[in-house]
Amino acid sequence: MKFILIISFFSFCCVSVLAQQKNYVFFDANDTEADIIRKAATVVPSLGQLRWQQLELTAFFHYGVNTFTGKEWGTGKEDPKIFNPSALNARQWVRIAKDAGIKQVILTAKHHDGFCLWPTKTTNHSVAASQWKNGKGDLVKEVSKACKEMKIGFGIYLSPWDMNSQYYGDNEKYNEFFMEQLTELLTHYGRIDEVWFDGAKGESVEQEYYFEKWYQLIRKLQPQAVIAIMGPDVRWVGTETGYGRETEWSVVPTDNLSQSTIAANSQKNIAFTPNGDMRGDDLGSLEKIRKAKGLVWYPAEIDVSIRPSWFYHEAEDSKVKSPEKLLDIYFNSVGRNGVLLLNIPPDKRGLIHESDIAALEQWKQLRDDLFKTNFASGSKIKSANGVNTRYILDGKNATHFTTKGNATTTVIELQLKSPASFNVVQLQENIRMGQRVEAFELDYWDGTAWKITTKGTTIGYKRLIRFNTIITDKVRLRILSSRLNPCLAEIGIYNIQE
Ligand code: FUL
Repeated sequence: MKFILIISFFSFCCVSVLAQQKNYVFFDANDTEADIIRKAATVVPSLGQLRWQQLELTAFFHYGVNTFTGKEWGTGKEDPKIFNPSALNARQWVRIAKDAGIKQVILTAKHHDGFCLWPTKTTNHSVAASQWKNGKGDLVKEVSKACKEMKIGFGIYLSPWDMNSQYYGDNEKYNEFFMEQLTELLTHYGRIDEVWFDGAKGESVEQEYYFEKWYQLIRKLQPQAVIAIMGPDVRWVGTETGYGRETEWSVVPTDNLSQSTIAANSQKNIAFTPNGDMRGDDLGSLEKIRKAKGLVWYPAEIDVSIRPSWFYHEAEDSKVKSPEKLLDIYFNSVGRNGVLLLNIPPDKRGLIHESDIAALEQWKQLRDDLFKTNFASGSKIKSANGVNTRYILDGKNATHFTTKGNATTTVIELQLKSPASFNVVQLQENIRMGQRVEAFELDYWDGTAWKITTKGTTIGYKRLIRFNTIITDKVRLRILSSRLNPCLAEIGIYNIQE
C-alpha cells in the first residue's frame, strides 16, 4: 500500500508535570557534545504520550464501504446503500480486542473514499444514507459506547484525503468541511484518546491541509488525545509490517525549525510543523542528534493488519496471521520501544471473524504463559554503584534503579532463587526520566565463568529479546553506555516453551 509521508510533525507544547521537564529541547550554538547528550537524556514524554506508551497494545477497526466492495481503497463514488452489515455488534469487536489484552481501539470513521460511519451533517455520503438500521445507525457511537462500557480507550481515524467530498481541491472550503467533521467527532462521543491522520494522499487533486488549525481544534476540544502519524505526538515507525527498529529512540531531532515560532507556539499550547522524514534506520543516535537544532519526544507506533489487507476480504479468512507470528510481532514492536496498532477488520456481517478470534485468543494465551513466571523475582541483587536496586524487581515501571554520582555504566548481578531455564529477557527504563541507555549486555554464569547471553542497544519503555535457552542461577546486566545515569525500571527473565 502506498503510504506517502510528506512531512513529520512535532509538538512543543506539553510539559511533564512529573519531571518538570519538557518533551522538547533546543540546542545553543555553543553547546558542547556533552551538553547535547545531557539535554537529549532529559527530554521526557508529555502526560498524553506517557499514557499512550503504557497501553502497549492498541487496535484498528478498518470498516466501511470497502468491506462490501472487496476493495482496499474505494473511489468515493460508492452507493451508500451497499453499506449493509447484517448482524453488526460493536460490543463484540471491543470485547474481542479487550480479551486479547488490547487497551485502546481506533475506528476508521472516514477512509479515503469519504464514506462517514456517523450521521454527519457535513455530507450525505454516510451511514444515514445506507440501509443499515434504516439509516438510523451511528457506528462511531456504538464503538465509542462499547469502549466506555468496557473501559478501554477510543480513538478515531479521519482520512484527510477524501475522494468523495465536493470541496476536495478547494483549500479553504475543504479545510472548513474537515474541521466540521472533526468537531462533530470530538464533541458528540465523549472522550477521544487518539486522533489518527493518515499520510496517504492522492496525487490527482491538489489540496493543502491546515494541520496547525486541526491540531489547535483537537487540543481545545480533547486536550488529552494524542495526535498520531500526521500529527505531533506519535510517529509512524515507517513500515506496515509490525516490525520496528532494533535501535529505537523516542527522542529524535527537530529539523529546519524557526526558534521564534517554537517559542511563540509552545506558550500557546499548540503544535506546529517542522520538516523531516522519519523513515531512516537511525533516527536518534548521537550521530543524528549532534547535527540537530533541537530534539523532541516523538515515539513510534507500529501498525500492521492481522490479515494481508486492511479491510476484510473473505478470501483472506485463511490468511490470518498465526498466534506465533503475532507473538513475533509483539516482540518486535512492543519489545522494541513501540506501541503496536494491530488492525482487526470486522466482516460483512459486522462481526470479527472466527479465524481472527481464534488467532487473537491463542496469541493472548501465548503471552500469558510466557510472562507468568519472572525467574528473576526474589533474586538477590548486587550492584557496586547502584542506588535503589530493589526497584528493579518491584513490578512497577514508575520506580527505578539508578547509579551513584555521574556513573553512566553499571553492572547489576542477580542471584536467582534457584537455577532456571529461560530464553527471554525484558528490560524497561523509567521513561519519566527520559530515554538514556545506548548499549547493554546480559551475561549468565555457566558455573565457572560469565558468558554473554545477548546484547542490545536502546531499551526505552520496553525491550524484549529472545535467545537460545540457557540454564543458570546467576545473570548480570551490564549497562555499557547511557546518556546520563541509567534509570532502569524493571528486569524480567522468562521462558517460551519451544
Ligand atoms: C494507509 C492507508 O492507505 C490504508 O488503507 C490503511 O488505512 C493504513 C492504515 O494506512 O496509509
